[in-house]
Amino acid sequence: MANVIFITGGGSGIGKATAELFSEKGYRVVIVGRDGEKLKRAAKDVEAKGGECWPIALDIGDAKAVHSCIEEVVKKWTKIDVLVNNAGLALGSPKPFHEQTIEDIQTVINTNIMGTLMVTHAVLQQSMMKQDKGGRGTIINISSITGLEAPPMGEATYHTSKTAMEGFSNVLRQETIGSNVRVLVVRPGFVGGTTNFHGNRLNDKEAEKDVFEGLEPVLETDVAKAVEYLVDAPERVSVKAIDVVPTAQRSLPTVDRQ
Ligand code: 8X3
Repeated sequence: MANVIFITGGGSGIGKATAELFSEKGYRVVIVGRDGEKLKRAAKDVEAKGGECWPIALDIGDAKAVHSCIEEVVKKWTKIDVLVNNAGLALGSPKPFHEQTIEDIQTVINTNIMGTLMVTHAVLQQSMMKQDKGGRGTIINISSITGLEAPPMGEATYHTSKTAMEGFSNVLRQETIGSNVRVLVVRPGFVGGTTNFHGNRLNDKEAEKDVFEGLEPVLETDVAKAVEYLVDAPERVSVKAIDVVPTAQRSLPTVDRQ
C-alpha cells in the first residue's frame, strides 16, 4: 500500500515543492489550503511527477472541518504516514505590534497556531496514534528560524506563532514516546523561489522581488529536500530539527523598508 503524505498550504511554495517531491517518490499526496482552484492547478503539477494527488479545500482553523477532512482521507487511503504542517504566513510587517490590525493578528494566529494544532490533533487521533493504523507516523512542523531568534521590528505575532510551534513540537515529542510517531521540525530562513511569503509579509506583492536584493535565498525545493531527509531517516532516528538557511544569511533579514 502506498504511503500517504498530508500537506497543509500545499498549493504553493514549500508545500507544493514538498508535494511534488513526494509524488516523485511514489507517495499518495493530499494537499489542503483555502483556495480550491489554486489547489487543483497545483495538483496537476504534483500528479505530473508520478503520484496520485488529492486537493482538498480546507480552512485548517476550523476544527470540525479538519476532523471531517482527515476522516475522509483515512476512509479512502487508510492512514496518514507523514503530516507536514506547512501552512503559515506573516502579515503587517514592518509595523510594530500596536499598529497592526486585529484582523491580521487573528489570521496569523489562527493559521499558524490553531491550524497546526487542529490538523495534528485530527491526524494523531484518527491515524498515527491508532494501533490498527500501525501506531506510527512522522509529523514535520515547518517552523522558522524566527522560532528561535526574535525577528526585527514588526513581527511580534509571527514570532509568537513560531515559538508556539517549537513548544508544541517539544511537548508532542515527549507525549508520543512509546509510539512510533516522530515529531520533527524544519526551520527555514529566507526562502525565495515561487513563494509569495515576503509579499504577504509586507502587504505588498510588488515587494517580493526587492527583498532578495543582495542575498541569495534558499529555494522551496531546498526545504522540501530537508523534509525528505527527515522522513527517510530510519524509523529509530528522529532528526529532531534542522535549519535550512541561505549561506549568506548571517542573522534575520530586516523587514524595515522605510
Ligand atoms: C521566515 C524566516 O528569515 O525570512 O520564517 O525571517 S526569515
